[in-house]
Amino acid sequence: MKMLITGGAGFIGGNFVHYTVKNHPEYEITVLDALTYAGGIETLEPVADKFTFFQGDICDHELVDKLVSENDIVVHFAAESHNDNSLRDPWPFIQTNLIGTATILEAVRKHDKRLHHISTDEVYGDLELNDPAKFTETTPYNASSPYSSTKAGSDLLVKAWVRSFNINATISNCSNNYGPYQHIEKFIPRQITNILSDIKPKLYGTGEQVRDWIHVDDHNSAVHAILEKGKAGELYLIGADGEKDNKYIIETLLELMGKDKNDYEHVNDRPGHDQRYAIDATKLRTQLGWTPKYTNLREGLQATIDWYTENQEWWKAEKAKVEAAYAEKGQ
Ligand code: NAD
Ligand code: TDX
Repeated sequence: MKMLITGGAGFIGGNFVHYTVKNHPEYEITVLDALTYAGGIETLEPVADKFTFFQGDICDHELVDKLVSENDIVVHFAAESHNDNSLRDPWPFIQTNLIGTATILEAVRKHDKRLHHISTDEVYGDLELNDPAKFTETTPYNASSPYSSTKAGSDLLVKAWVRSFNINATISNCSNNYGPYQHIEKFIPRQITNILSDIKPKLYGTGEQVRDWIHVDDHNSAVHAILEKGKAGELYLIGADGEKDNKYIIETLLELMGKDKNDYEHVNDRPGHDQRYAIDATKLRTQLGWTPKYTNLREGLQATIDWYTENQEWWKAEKAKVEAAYAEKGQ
């Protein structure tokens, strides 16, 4: 089976390449990635001889058409992925997440290939903090930010191409991922690398907002379960019951790194900040028999701390630039 992976030099796509090389040698892998600020070929260095790489844009019709025609299956991770960036400048989000996904859909339709579209739980908006409700596959779309609205739009494009053109596609909407190779603009690696750089961790607002954390390998094992057993046209929620508020995460990171757990600062809140995300993954668990492996968050965070500590050359050059952009917003 020939598999085209878009966004394979980013955080989740990169871990997906590693995971697939290790656990699914039956796939012959091609990666298409524009290597934006968020992508790095170094992420794929440990598996460098196991795939073919194309540097290019998913909005490039000709390139996408050619690569889709040459493969059996497309796993589509490529996206602009950071909420805070989408508040600074939404245009790259509109371009990549909407136009890019439409470009892939048209190639998939033309060449009659299988597509799996990677999406997020943020398409559902947010939940109340003290509400037992969780997102399910039937929760109405209600996205809040430019990022999440373009992801919601990309999902709707996939759904429309399934219904109108009967393409063979599935969608998954996952909760917040953590693990190695995540860009240091994101919450957990930003705080780990702050502590390693003698900068105080930064908590937005009160820090009471809740995210439903899942290890990136559990996300990727779920994607493989969907590729193997998922039904065409279906959408699956991916989550591992990892709800924690941001304050808990920052305190735990400080504690695991041997610091005073109160040694962080509150900074400006994110405008329109989603309060809580929570996934009910019953469909994935019962219909596809998937279970997560990384159920101990503290152990997963410790392994992630170890990775950033041991791989400082992977992130160090970016640190000052990332912090300067946050500082402009008082964050
Ligand atoms: P990321 O920002 O780390 O990586 C995105 C990758 O896509 C980068 O390698 C980048 O170079 C590439 N890319 C961006 N624009 C491109 C374009 N126009 N053409 C080709 N390549 C392009 O993102 P991530 O966190 O790995 O997220 C991957 C996917 O998973 C996204 O679709 C995101 O919406 C989704 N998702 C992420 C999370 C999370 O917690 N990070 C959770 C659920 C879903
Ligand atoms: O420095 C920070 N301090 C802070 O308190 C940063 C960067 C974030 N936060 C808060 C904001 C959020 O409540 O931490 C939480 C997590 O923030 P992010 O890492 O930016 O993630 P989030 O906005 O929840 O979105 C992530 O999960 C869903 C991914 O970036 C998305 O791509 C994915 O769709």
